[in-house]
Order: sequence, then structure tokens, then C-alpha cells
Amino acid sequence: MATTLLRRGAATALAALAIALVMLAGQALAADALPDLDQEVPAQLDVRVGGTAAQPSYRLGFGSGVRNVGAGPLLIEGRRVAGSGGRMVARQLVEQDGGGAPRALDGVGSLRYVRSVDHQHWHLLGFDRYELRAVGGGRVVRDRKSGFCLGDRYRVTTRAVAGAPAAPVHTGRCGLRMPGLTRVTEGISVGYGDFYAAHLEYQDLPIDGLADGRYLLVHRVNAGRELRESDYGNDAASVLLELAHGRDGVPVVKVLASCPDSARCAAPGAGGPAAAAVPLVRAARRGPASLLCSLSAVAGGWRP
Ligand SMILES: [Ca+2]
Ligand SMILES: [Zn+2]
Repeated sequence: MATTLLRRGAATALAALAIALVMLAGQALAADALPDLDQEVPAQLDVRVGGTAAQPSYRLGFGSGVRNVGAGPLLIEGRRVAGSGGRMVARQLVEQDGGGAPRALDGVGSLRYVRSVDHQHWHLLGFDRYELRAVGGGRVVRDRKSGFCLGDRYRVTTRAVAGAPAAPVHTGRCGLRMPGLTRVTEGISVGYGDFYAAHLEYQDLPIDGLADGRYLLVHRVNAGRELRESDYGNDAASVLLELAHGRDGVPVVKVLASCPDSARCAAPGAGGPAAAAVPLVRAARRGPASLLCSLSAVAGGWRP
């Protein structure tokens, strides 16, 4: 009797072990193919003059780019109940190495139906942040961007990324002129990036009233780490700027250094690259064709 019980116990233990092994094997087969978002260095800087002749106003414009150099695509799905207003809840879909259904991660943010002068569609909020920080001090200006329509807008050409699709996949328009949608998907494929041009939908920061001195312009993707990635060490990039005002009160901005993968950026020592002047430009009349968010692809790839 006791022997039978022992045998039964051993058999049960063996069965449990077998089940555990099968589950482990299943997990090994279905590993997350995570994206790795890589913030590009702020690029194409300029200072745009607006306001009136009597009271001019100045904004520091910048292009920003985020590329995916990970093992899997960034996939975002927004959903809402019909008639529930202009907001969707976002979740991230993580592709699995072994194939099969992607793993869904809830609570990665929200999308809002944005009506701007030029276009209206669903924007993912808070994907990328821009700020100016005083060197040795804190944040002095922060963006007020209305969100992002992610897509494969340029191909990564400055480094090799394995597994990039031959052609862009995410070329959608985030539900352009479709406020009644209940589901929207957007993303960035492996080996592609999403780019936003200077002054487009708040791709700039006001610099009126700032004291002369050194500032860091910091761009940071996934600041709240809501999106699951394989590496968070490359999510910020920065440039070190010097701001001075002439006697006429016109700001003169120079780039002292560019720092990929870091929110800190030290000035180069003697013999380093010379400071580059940021051009001063007059506010151009807004052309309708140039203002469709990031919906038009950037020809020729990323241009720092
Ligand atoms: Ca990253
Ligand atoms: Zn837009």
C-alpha cells in the first residue's frame, strides 16, 4: 500500500516536471522580438523670427527622428468603444520569435483625435519629448506637442540593422479625417525611422527671455518607459548650445557639440570641432503641402 502511494507520488511529480519542461520550451520558442527605439540627435536647427517688427519673437526649430534598431517592430494598436469621444487606449503588440500571435501589453498610453489647421487624425501622445535645459540648472522650456502619427518615414542607412523589411510597412495616415474610427494601428519597422521636420506641429521651442549662456536641447523618446524595448540607454540625444544676444537683441545660437545616446553633452576640448552657427530665418508663409504631419516620407534617408 505504502509502495503504491509512493509510486503514485513519484508519477505525479514526474508528470508535473514534464508539464513544467513543456511550458519552459514553449516560452523559449515564443520569445519577445522587442523593438529598440533610438533617438536621433536633434537636427536641422534654426532660429525662426516671428511676431512683429516692433516686437519680434524667436523660436528654436529642430527636426527630430526616432529609429528602430531592435529585433522586432514597434506596433501600437489604439482602440475605443464607438461613441466614447476622441480618445483611444493604446496597447503595444510584441511580435514573437517563434511566430504566432503577438503578445499584447496594455496601458502604454493613449491616442487623441487631433484637429489642426492642416490635417486631422489620431495622434499617439507623449511618444517623444523636447526640452531646453540650462547647463548646471534645470529645465527652462518644454514642448507642447500634440502627438505623433508613427510610420516608416525613412530607412536607417547609417548602420546595419538585421531583419529590416525591403519596403516600408507602416505607411498609414493614422485615420486621416476619420474621427469615428474605433481602431487604429501604427508603428515603426525594424531598420526604419520616423522623422518630424523643424517647426512642424510644435517642432520648436520659444527662446524669448532666455539669458545668455549654455543650454542643452534634449530629445527623449519613451520618456515614461511605457513602451517595452530591449534597451533604454539610447532613448535620449542632445546638443549643447550657446546663446548670446547682440546689441539689437537678436539671439545668436551656436551648436558646440552633438551627443547621440545621451541627455548630457560636454563641450569639446581644444582641437575639437568648431562651433556651428544656427541660421536665423524669417517665418515663411505656411504652405499647405508641407504641413501634413510626418506623412510624407523623407527622401534620401536621415539627414543630420
Ligand atoms: Ca531604446
Ligand atoms: Zn498629425
